[in-house]
Amino acid sequence: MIDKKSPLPLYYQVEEHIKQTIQSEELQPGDALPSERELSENFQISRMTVRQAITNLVNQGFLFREKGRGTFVSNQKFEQNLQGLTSFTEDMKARQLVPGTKLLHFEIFPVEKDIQERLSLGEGELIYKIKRLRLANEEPIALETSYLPVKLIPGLTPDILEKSLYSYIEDELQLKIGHATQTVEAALISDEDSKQLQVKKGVPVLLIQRETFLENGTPLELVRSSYRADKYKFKIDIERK
Ligand code: 16G
Repeated sequence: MIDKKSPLPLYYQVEEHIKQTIQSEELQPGDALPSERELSENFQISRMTVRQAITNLVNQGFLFREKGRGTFVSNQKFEQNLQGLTSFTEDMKARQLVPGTKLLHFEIFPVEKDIQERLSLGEGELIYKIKRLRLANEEPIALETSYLPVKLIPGLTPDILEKSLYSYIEDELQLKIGHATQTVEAALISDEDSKQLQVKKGVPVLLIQRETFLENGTPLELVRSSYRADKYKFKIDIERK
């Protein structure tokens, strides 16, 4: 557990130990952490070292303090790095979570004016409208509404959409997804979406809009997703130029 002979600093070992108990769900969101005194006795280390480890975990968002009450485990959020153009399935697998999808709506219809321009389509060309509930370890995480040109992605079926759209596009159709532009903003969930995402009416969500293009520049998809703000956070690595 804590190895005093290890070159790793003691506060760091305590931090890692507490993180592990959170990740293994031994300690759950909302649970109180044992007191500094108990931890220092258990680990046979000074209270100052314990305090340093706890402060670091508070700063990293794993724990939060409440005046006069103690230290508690925060609601853990899924973290998505904003640097790569990844699919939901890839994101979940990278975190050792089991991706899941429930198809809520699947329709083919002639494109309307506003979407026609953004997908560079001719008048009346056919598009798919797809609405999917995305899950991680069976827990609803996001609602996703996508529009894609039928002529680019022939043969799309509900079966494929319950798995991975991107792997169908790349592995089956051998198309190369190139780049996307994406915006993230705060929003309140609509009443209909709150039922599907299984959250209370009007809770905050992260609204993400993505326009994805093939490598040759052809518009591939328009996607509007609502991610649960209590479960998801986006990470971006930034460099000072
Ligand atoms: C992600 C993408 C979405 C894409 C989907 C494909 C965001 C905001 N959106 O959810 O644009 O259609 O992945 O996922 O990241 P799939 O291959 O698992 O079906």
